[in-house]
Amino acid sequence: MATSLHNLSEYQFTDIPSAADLRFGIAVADWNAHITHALLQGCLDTLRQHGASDEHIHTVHVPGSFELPGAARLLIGAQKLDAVIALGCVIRGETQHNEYISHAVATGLTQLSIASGIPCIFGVLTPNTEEQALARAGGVHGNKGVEAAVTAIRMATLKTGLSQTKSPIGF
Ligand code: DLZ
Repeated sequence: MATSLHNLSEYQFTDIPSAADLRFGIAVADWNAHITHALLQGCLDTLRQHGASDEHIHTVHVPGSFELPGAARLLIGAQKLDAVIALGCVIRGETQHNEYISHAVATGLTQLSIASGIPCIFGVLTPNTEEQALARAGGVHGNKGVEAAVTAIRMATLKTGLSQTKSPIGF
């Protein structure tokens, strides 16, 4: 696979804009908590390293990944946010539950992002095994929570930049 030899969390620190004035919501699923809480730690560390203040980071926990889009919607309704990050881990099992959950989360976050205008970041692991998940939650393939934070900073910066544009583009 193309990504099998890369630590996916490697990026150029100076290429990422400051997060000092940005507001973030984080929804984290507690199912597979030993993995998702590692994603959360990587996400929080990264937002802070780029200047986000703790009072501008609102974190909520939900039982499982299926609840992530709903929690993201509640966060957007309750707080002034520039981006929301959804963190979860859906591991393949004996049945198709993983496909239903993963598809529902991806679709829900996509729809919420478009409808609300607030970028919603998909930080949900969908591995075949727990080992693959651990490799992406602080292991040999980095930490997907770091990547989600970087994506949130970039999208929040895009949002705030375009919000300040006086002439609407294309409409
Ligand atoms: C029920 C369930 C199962 C079987 N597996 C996972 C999983 O691998 N990852 C995850 O985040 N959540 C799982 N859940 C819980 C669902 O996401 C959800 O919390 C319940 O179906 C209740 O709506």
